[in-house]
Amino acid sequence: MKEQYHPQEIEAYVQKYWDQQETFKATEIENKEKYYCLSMIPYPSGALHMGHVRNYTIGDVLSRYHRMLGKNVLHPIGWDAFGLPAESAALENHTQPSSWTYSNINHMKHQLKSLGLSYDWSREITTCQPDYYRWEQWFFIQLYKKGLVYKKTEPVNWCPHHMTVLANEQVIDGCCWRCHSLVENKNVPQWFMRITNYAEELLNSLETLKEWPENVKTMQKNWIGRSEGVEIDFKVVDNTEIIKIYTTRPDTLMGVTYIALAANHSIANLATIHDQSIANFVNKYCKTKISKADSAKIDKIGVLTKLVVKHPLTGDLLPVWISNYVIMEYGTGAIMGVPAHSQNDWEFAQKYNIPIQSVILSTDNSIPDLTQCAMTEKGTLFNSGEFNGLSYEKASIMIVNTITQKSIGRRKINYRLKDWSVSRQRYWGVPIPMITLEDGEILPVSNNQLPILLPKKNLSNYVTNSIKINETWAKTIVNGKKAFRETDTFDTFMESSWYYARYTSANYEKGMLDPASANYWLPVDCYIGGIEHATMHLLYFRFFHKLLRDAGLVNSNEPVKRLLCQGMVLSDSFYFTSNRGDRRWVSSSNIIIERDHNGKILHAIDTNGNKLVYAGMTKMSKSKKNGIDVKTMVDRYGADTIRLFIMFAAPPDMSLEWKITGVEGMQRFLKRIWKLVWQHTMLGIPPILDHPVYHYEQKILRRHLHQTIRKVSRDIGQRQAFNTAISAIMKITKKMIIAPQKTETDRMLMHEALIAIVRMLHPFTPHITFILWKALGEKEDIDYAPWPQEDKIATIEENQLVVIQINGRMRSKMILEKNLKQKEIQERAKKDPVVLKYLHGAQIKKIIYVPGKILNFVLT
Ligand code: ANZ
Repeated sequence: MKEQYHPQEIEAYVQKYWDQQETFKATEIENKEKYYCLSMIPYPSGALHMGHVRNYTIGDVLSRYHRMLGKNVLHPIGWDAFGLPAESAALENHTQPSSWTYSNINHMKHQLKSLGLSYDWSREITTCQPDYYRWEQWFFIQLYKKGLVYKKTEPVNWCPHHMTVLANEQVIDGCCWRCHSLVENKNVPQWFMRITNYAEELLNSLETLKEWPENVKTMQKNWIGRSEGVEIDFKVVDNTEIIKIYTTRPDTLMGVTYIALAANHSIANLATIHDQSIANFVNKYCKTKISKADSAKIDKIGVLTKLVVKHPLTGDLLPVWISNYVIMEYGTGAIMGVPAHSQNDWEFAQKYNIPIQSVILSTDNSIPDLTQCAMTEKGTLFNSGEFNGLSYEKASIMIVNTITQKSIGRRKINYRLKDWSVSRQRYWGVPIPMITLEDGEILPVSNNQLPILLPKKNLSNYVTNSIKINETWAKTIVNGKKAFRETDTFDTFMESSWYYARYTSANYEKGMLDPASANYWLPVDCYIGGIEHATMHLLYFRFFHKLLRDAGLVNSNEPVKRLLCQGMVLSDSFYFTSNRGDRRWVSSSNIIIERDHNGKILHAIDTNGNKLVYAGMTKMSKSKKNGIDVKTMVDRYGADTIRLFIMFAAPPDMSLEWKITGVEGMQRFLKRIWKLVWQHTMLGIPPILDHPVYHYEQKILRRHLHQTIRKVSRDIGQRQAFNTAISAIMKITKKMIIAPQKTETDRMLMHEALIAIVRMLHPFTPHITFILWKALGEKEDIDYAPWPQEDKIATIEENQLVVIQINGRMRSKMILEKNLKQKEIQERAKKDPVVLKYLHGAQIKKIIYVPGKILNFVLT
């Protein structure tokens, strides 16, 4: 150990040591409690950002803490390496997506190592490598054989910019989640996974996820969107067609005044024949795609068809409309219009003067006022013939019974969740292992042909999918017949749906998973990632786990016990307004800031002299140019300081404000602790006394130390309040810095404290503690040293502070042993020099004692 703390020097040394020793390599050890800690797999975009650093530091702190608790810890890392950005970058830089991806991985791997993260690198997964994705292809074929995947030509969400299909989950407010282009409808042959077969289970087993944040579970619940309703048949007059509608309010059946179809409903198509205005309407609206939720927000437009249907109970004739607020993807793509009680229908009916027939009384049993809006509350029926006077519940049962008996309706459960479209018309992805024969027959690739690799050369145009135009690659012969390979690749959400399981058997060559290893490690004990993955990724991977279970590969029901969604990382953002009136955001490295003594910003200019406006702390982003460069920070302060700051600045699930003054504060703290250990060890390691006798101050200090051990253990282990844990470690360190070092007992106490402090700090700042631990004379590495245990006896408060009052005014304070009787306390108090002075020559009239707190002498 040197006198000065040089983070760069010691960090490189320790990192090399860990690498050489393979310190964090995990193996299955029966009968040893396991802990599987996982941070979400990064996309190799080029460089780490602070959000990554936060995510991985949290994972590392937990992994190191559990290792010190004696658990067998698995802490893996890998790369979600397929995907669109690699294609765009390759086009831009005239290179191959693979070269771009691998060079990014190299760089980012180096960055991860510089942070001292305790990964088992022997299990590293790179999803674009055939030894990984071959098992994804294999599994897809198994699912095909079970009927869990199918091919269908369907109007799909089409991103005109990326020229690919998007899953429903990837369409946000009608736009591509990535480039925000307006999504179109296009008929494209697609491979689908039957996630809807698992909708019920995905919903119900949310209840078993006791350690998942409530908001994530609610988002999943809404995403699955279970709706219990009925399907009712409306017969088209003068025609054999039947329009099936879906409703959740069968009690309003007697209030139906029209039927409406989605523009792409097959019967709407029928209505276009011989009617150009209908055809125009259908053509226009069958292309725009909106979600069910958005159908409430849009301006409702429709066109009346010549079709007429019969009401299934009254026989009344009802008109059939086609409208933009009815969507094909929900229910049956047709609705019964009840304008009196559905707000969507009310708006539509108002616009087109469709009759409004109320059938449900208001909550106060009055006839509803429908002049301003629909009455959507549930209530008693009227205007409903034989169902008059019935409550919502009774009427629903009776009406459903009536229509089911007549076979003109049936109960139906609907999900918002749709089957997952996994085909992407892209190059840089996993080739879908399917083949189409010349006669149209579809076959899976045979096992001995796996993996199906991507073609390597002549990738001239990634945008139009170069496998598609690569004829030699696509053409093949199966059983002597000409055949074509599937030229689509998988949605990259496929790879990130099962990587967590592959880590348990990362180098296993005989199958997708080694069930023994998978069942030893799974489920993941703690999964750390951003809340933005609440629906897509976190739903797909729960689905995949159930598929793996049903294939006999794992025996648990859910992939993750505890989910921790980390908060955002914010930093100061500044802009100036350009001559054109737009905001120009300025990068922090080009800003000169003047602050007052409290750190408040007084004035900011950029290096060109533009006066800047401070826009507050906002999420670090490229657009606001307020990202803080990870490498610069690690180079300047060292990884330990950055890690400590990140864990100290906010609880893990809250936003974190990046403040350089805070970073510097952490650095000062680490320097202090380094100096403390240096001074202590310069005097030699003190001998351990057999029966140390501590005097009063020593006892208090020791009590504080052991109370800190208790608090830090609870804060990390149970509350995951890392910030308060660090602040407790800082407090005891400050006390130790000023603790006297005169006697052997003083030195022994210092040693005990330093050994505990260094261990408690280790999960946060693993490099400095690695060195300090050895300097304190320990032989084994700290990485597997046991977590400090609280000495319960030391934490017992043996003393009490009693305030001595004379006539109700405080005159003195005494620290006395606990459990002293009042009489003894009085006698001691009377000997206190200050009290003695007051008692001199006075008479004690009364003594009032508040046990353990106040002793009041009332004098005459
Ligand atoms: C008649 C009715 C009367 C309705 C009433 C509501 C209130 P949830 O709960 O989300 O499942 N609907 C059905 N299919 C639709 C589609 N393809 N496009 C747009 N809207 C559709 O919603 C079910 C309700 O949404 C259904 O119940 C239907 O309107 C509408 F007083 O039917 B209701």
